[in-house]
Amino acid sequence: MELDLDSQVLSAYGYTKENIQITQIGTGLINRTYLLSPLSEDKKYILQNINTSVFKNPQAIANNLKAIADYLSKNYKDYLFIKPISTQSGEEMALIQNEYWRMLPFVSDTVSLDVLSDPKQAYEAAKQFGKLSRLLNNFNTTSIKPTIPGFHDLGLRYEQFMLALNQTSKQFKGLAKLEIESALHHRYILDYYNSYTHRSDFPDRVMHHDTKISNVLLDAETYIGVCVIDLDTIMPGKFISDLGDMMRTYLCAYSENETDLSRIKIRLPYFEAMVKGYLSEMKSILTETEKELILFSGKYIIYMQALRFLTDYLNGNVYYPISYPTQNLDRTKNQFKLLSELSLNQKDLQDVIEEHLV
Ligand code: GN1
Ligand code: MG
Repeated sequence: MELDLDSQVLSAYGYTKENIQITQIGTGLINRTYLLSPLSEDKKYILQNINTSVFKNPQAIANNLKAIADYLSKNYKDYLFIKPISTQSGEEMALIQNEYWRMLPFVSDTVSLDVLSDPKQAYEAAKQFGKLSRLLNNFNTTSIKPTIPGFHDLGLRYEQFMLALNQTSKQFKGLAKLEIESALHHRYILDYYNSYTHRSDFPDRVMHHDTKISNVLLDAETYIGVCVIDLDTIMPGKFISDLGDMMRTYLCAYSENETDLSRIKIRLPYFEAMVKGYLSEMKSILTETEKELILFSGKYIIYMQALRFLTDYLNGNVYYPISYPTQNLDRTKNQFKLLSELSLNQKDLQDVIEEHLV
């Protein structure tokens, strides 16, 4: 699909509409992404419009990526970290008519999957996300900033849910009655988390914070992990964020948009592969507290995502794009079903974790 992309954006990077082919790609809910193929080069580029209602401080993203890229290139020269390409005037982003754009190199001979069809993919992806955090184990996390303040703060997400509940209409409350009850009932997940936060061996680490499968590039032939992408939410966080979001998105064969809840089931081989891949990188640096919280990470993130979808539904769908009016409510149901499946299987899942921790 050819698109009407402002020519000023292209010219910031030295291109014109005549010498480049533009295609919109990607399935993310937040940023708009384009593939640029300059006619005179072999290389391709990714151009992204940053959603500033979500990322209110795009400069923080640019600063974080620069600090991390500098550290990695100094300490791990061979590691492939996809940092933005500067504009012709040397800026990390192009600011055109109040919109922020950035350009990234396109990594050729790789694939990005939307769904997992083999546990090996879970292993490779988890290994890539684990590797990023491991390489940054000694990086000073206070030198980077949250790009979305409180992004994975379950306490804040719970407060936002309560606020939405108090402000929403009677009608929405009625339609979401069961999901609201579930949200209130599962508050113990937040209390449990809070009982851990004072521990000294529960450090902030550099987390990717969006570990879905499409954010890992795999070698197009071997399907071996190459690198991680979509780096806007790289910021300090707890290790549960990345592993938890992998559980949320890798374990079920169907996505958060699936409405047939009988399909929402946990795939044990994917869980095992994911744990194995993550621990192959992280086992040596995880603390005792972190090891205790491996399974909990899934509960934490799935519950948080259920709260986020429900909050958005009660607020009138202002955050997540929807294709029909009750989609965020359906997504909430889906996530609560996933949460209950995780709990139902927890003994088996914990056994797998123990096996891979020794
Ligand atoms: C958003 O845009 P995308 O799909 O990469 C969201 C994630 C959610 C996800 C749910 C910045 O990510 O936190 O888990 O939707 N990102 C932001 O599909 O809110
Ligand atoms: Mg994302």
